[in-house]
Amino acid sequence: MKTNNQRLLKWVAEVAELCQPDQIYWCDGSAEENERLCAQAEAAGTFIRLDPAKRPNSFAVFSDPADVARVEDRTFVCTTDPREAGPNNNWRDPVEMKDTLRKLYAGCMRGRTLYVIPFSMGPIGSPIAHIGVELTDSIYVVVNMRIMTRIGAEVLAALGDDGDFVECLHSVGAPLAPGQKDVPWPCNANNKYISHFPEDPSIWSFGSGYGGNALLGKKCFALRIASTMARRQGWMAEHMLILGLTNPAGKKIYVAAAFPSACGKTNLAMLQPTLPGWKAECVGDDICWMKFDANGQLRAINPEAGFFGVAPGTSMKSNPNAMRTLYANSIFTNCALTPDGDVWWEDMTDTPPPKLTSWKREEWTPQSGSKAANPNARYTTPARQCPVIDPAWEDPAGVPISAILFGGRRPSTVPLCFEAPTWQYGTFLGSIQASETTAAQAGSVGVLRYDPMAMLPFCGYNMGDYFAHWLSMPGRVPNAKMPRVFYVNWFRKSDDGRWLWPGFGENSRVLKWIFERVEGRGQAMESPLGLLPAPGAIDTTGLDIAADDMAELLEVDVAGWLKDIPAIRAHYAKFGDAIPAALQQELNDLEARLKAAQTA
Ligand code: GTP
Ligand code: SPV
Ligand code: MN
Repeated sequence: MKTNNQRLLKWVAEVAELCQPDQIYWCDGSAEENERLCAQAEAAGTFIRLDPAKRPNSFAVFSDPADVARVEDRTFVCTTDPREAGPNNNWRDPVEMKDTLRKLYAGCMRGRTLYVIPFSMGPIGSPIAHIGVELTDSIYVVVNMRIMTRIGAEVLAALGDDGDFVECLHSVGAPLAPGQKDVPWPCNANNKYISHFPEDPSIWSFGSGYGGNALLGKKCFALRIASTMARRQGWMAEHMLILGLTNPAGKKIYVAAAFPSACGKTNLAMLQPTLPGWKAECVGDDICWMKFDANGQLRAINPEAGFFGVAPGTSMKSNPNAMRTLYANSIFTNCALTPDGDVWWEDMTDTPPPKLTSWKREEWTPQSGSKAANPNARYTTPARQCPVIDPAWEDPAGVPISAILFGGRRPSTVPLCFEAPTWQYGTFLGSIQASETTAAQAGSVGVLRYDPMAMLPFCGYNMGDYFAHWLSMPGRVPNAKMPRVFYVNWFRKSDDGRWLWPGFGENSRVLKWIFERVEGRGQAMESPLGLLPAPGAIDTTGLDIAADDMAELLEVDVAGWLKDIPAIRAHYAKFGDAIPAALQQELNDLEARLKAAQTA
């Protein structure tokens, strides 16, 4: 591989010296290379080739059951001053952490190949894009990075002799003794470290081969490290989908939405509107980088090139565009395997196949009483295969953002949707965003936690400072055009536990109202929470929904919100004086409005 980038060459040599791989391989990103690596992983028993007649060029992979999701308790932000990392991160001293890690990395690639993956987050050459280089001993990582980012020779060319890049070091932490047979999913389950050094900036990941722990362009770079760069440089790195919305008259806007992990970003990003004449197109499903252009317009790119989507629940009914995207050239991790060489997961079809191989490589039948696919099973698939990919999805200039949505899983209290009258109140709403936990992170599922801007596990610095950064955005350029801010909740439940709102394609009805608000037409009414859709303003034509359910979805639960206020105060208190005074004031004002509504 041809590069004269001295910093890169020196770093690769240092890592090789430390990790002692058998060989070093520079990835060029070609199709031929990909085929070769996939065949090698197949021979090693890591990849299982799916029937090419059903899903060409696609593979199933089963991870070690001890390595199935992001590990937030093993994720660290290492800064000289602990205050920088904030209470939202596990802090470690950078010198001590590097010391600990160097001991673990010593000789950790013995018997393996060190792959060098130059990658671009964002269209190569875009002013919003950034370059990283991942060094890894996992073929799985190489093949997934090739789908999720732009990798190889073109990136090295863009990097040039003295271009800047983020160092991303990864090892599964499982060296092989001479002659030792490898396992299908090597990892070091008891020694996982997902470490970030924003001051370098660099990422040192050890022990896990799964998702955001190992595909370092994603959460580690594009969110944790990028958020610290964005703060310094005056832009935004967010856990948001980006979608284009065209009304029946042909007018188009773009919206971004921050929902926590496994709370509906991919589904909304690829939504198939049920409202006649409306069109939705996908720019990205997970990460959004936004910068002001010369006219004060916030423009967004999707730094990724693929989707690492939650498989269970994905079906022709819930997300037909995702199903059509992964028809080929895809990796399926921890999905179940059908006897005829395809994949299956819970709710892909109404009735499960009679016989499967589960993600634990065990025989499975519908009577087994366990899940065939892991709840955090994922597909990795190229964005360009998405039938509703937006024509501008690779525009280096990005797309203009007119609205930002916050949301999460809230079975009670939070209405279907409402709008913040100001950017400051919108920032406040993001700062008190809460959602039930999901299988996307190791730990318990269904626990309500505050997850501001869906960034709790991904903000690489003190979240109080992150809120201040949000508040500072309108003042950063003359004539800043800030997006409108909305809060949505697809996950309201009735007292008897059913979904009050049908969700998925029907969410287009809420998007229509948001579109109309952006245009200055949609009808809203003031409430203690902000601007609620006026009665009838959400188009329910053709939707079979009880009037009572609709009323419940759009009512302000004053008592419920008042009950939450002490919890919100406790959430803020964790950040101490890092919480901007303007947000404390918004909280006091909200409480006062709720109390007034209660006595009215
Ligand atoms: P990450 O990739 O982890 O960041 O997740 P995500 O935010 O992209 O979530 P995704 O769209 O994959 O949705 C996760 C789960 O939420 C799936 O099981 C979906 O079926 C479910 N879901 C998504 N949208 C809706 C909705 O509108 N209503 C309901 N009830 N469930 C939904
Ligand atoms: C998430 O957990 O938000 C994901 C999956 O998008 S992972 O890449 O593993 O972080
Ligand atoms: Mn995500």
